[in-house]
Amino acid sequence: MLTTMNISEKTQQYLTQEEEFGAHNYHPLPVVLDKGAGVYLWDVDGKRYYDFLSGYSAVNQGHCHPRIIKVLIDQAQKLTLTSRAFHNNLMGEYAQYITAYFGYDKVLPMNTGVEAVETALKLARRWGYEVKGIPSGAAKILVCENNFHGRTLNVISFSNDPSAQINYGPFMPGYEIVPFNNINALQDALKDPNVAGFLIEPIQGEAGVVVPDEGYLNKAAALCKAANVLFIADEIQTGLGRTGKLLACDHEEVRADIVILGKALSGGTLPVSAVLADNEIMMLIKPGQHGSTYGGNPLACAVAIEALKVLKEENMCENATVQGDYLRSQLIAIGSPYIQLVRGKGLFTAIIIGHPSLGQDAAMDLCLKMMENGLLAKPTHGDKIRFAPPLTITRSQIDECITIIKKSLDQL
Ligand code: IF1
Repeated sequence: MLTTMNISEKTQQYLTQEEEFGAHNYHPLPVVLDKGAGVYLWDVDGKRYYDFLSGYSAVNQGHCHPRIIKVLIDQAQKLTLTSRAFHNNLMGEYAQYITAYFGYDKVLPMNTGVEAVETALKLARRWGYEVKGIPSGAAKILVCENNFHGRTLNVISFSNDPSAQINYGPFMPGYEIVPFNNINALQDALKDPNVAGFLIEPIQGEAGVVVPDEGYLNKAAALCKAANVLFIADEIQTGLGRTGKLLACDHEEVRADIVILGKALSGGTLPVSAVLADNEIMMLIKPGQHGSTYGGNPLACAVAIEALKVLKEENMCENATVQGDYLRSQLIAIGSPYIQLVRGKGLFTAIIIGHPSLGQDAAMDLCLKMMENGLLAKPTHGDKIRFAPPLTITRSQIDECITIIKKSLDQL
């Protein structure tokens, strides 16, 4: 049973307009937002919500962070794009800043997350042929079951989610799916001498915040090293403080050969992504062999530096750890028979909703009730709800959100 919504006339006008002229590639909650600040969003009727999705972790620093917005405005009035046909005064400063920040030799700047994933895959294949000596055209890349790395044709080629693939074929060859969080399966797959890389989300986001066993990442990275295979960490959603560390790999002292960043790299202002690697890998791409119109544009460089500065200077990683543990403990303390499971790390949490008395739309129903009660979250894959507020959230704000969640559960 889906909750009947009381939608204001003003909101309905926006929904109708978007329905008429926008592609139907999403089915959003029936809420129309026009203002954001910190952990809050407001809709066109002036109603305030807690944002428990954070733009899929693109708004870790909070909506419209004043320092990031100020840099955005100042830079936008100077220079926004030169293309890489010419140099600009911020690319070098940004490249030095972000490589020192994460401890890698070089950065290749892109825009969307999936563009950075594609870049990492090209680097891995290039390395496979030119350094590992894999026969031309034979390079394989291992990926995890239930992965999500973006929506280009190449990247959905290695998805096992039918809704991501149906009627989009033919697909790109050269990928092999291994079970996530299964060391033996990975060890077997690594016996193939043509494997160039292993692409992994340190915690699987879209799959429902699936946290691997303690030690899995460390063992997987060690197996890849022993097999002369690149360990490629997609930290687009798990990175930048979301799990309580700068990178989710940091929880296990894993230094990936290639790190992929996106989303919160711009604090939710514009698409900024990046690939980090050392010279042995990064220098394999020569001038003219990869690029993008906006990659490394001065506006993105300025904003990304400030977004990274804010992350550190406002201790967002530490806050994500403290508040994430608190949030999970409070979710469990609700003691609702409808919450089957609470899991996550830092402020990357998901709950699984289910009960014999509830229909299969229970997760969406709960999200609609929470929306009515002032908190925005979205179900993923049916029965899971991701709870990922901005990393600036305070304990008292979490208390208020727990009250909203409890009230909504009681209304199910
Ligand atoms: C949608 C969720 C999905 C990502 C990881 C690469 C990308 C993403 C680990 C691509 C993007 C977004 C895409 C958005 C919904 C959201 C998402 F997991 F975050 F919830 F889909 F799985 N690697 N994730 O999470 O980055 O090209 O989008 O900048 O497509 O519906 P992008």
